Amino acid sequence: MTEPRTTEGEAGARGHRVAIVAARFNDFIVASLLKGATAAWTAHGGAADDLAVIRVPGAFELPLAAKKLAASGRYDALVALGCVIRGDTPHFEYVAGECARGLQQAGLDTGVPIAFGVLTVETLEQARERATGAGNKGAEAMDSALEMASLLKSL
Ligand code: INI
Repeated sequence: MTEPRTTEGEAGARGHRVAIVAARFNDFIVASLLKGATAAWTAHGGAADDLAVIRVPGAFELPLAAKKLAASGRYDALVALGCVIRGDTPHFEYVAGECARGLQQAGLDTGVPIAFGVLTVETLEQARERATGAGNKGAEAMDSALEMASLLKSL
């Protein structure tokens, strides 16, 4: 049997405009995610003028800001960054769950890809592992956003 035709996006940043929306809560972790995402943007050939960074108070605020940015028509993709660490109360479930649900909904409603670079972890140690070095989830989120922006243009 002949191979089916496969369509994939690619992660080049040239010609794309992207917004990163990042929570300030747990900024000692989110700052590393932000560094990873901006480094990935530059590594993929993105221009500084085509990348915007928007800060919001916490992960719970990410979906509303992301939806407004996505609906503006100014961006090909968004990257949402945050860090939710489980505490002793059910607060974690509400913040993390609504953040994920709202970001997915914002992407579906607007047709603009929104990468999920929000850590949802049990401990600070788990957050550090995912925000530093080769496994930086901010960089991975930027890669996904660029790939999806490229893919959506070709579908
Ligand atoms: N926001 C986070 O981004 N991470 C958290 O771990 C967190 N905790 O644990 O409470 C958190 N709370 C703030 C929340 O996102 C809102 O900013 C706040 O509830 C005001 O709407």
